[in-house]
Amino acid sequence: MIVGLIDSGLGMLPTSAWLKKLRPELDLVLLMDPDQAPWGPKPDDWVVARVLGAVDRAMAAGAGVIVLPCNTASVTALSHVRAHLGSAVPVVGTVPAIKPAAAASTRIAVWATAATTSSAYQARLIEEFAADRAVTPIACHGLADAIDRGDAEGVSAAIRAAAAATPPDVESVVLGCTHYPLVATEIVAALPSGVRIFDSADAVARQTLRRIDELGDGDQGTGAVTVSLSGRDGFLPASALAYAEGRLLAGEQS
Ligand code: DGN
Repeated sequence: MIVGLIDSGLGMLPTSAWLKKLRPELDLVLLMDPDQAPWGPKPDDWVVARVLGAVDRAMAAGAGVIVLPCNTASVTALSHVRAHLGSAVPVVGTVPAIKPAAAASTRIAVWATAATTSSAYQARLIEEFAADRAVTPIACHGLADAIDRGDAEGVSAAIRAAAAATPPDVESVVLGCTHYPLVATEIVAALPSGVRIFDSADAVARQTLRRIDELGDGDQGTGAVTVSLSGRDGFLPASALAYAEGRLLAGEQS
């Protein structure tokens, strides 16, 4: 079974790491878009068209399941991808882990891109799962882009700004952008001690495996990981393949 993962950049890696850790024989095609990243500030219809283009490339590469390990793409384009592919191809999206955070805490901050924090999708999640909780959305300007660029100073500055905007009494922070678990250590260090961190990577991986098992096509796969990049040579940092192949999980050091 070939699984196609689509994100603007490195944010897909925590999810691919969980997929490979849980089922090493899966074949993954990773479609990253460094040429046009970040997607967060782009208009919705642009993101939809860009994601559908990547879906077509994943299908041409033989994907039987599509995963959007990207909150921005999911809140904007998930329904379009499902309509584009029809019901024969499972499509798994990512949404901020507000439900588990609300089950565990009452004062919550959601760190995400501006596109996700301002989305109707996130507002509905809060209404459905956390209506009686104090939820503060924080748009982390520039953080996903700084992670993609390997810009350590940009990462620190964006994290400092987000931490300063976060109410000091929060019990948990939801990482509502798939890039952010890659800098979880720095995020934890910037927050008051004891704040719990929630992200969606393992839940998305487990949901993907459930959908693959429902297909029951018996194709075990060979375990290959293929990366397909738009532009920007030298984009992938050394640790990227370790994540992609499940040898490293977000928060661990290479
Ligand atoms: N990883 C994406 C997300 O989860 O929203 C961020 C994409 C971007 O380009 N900003």
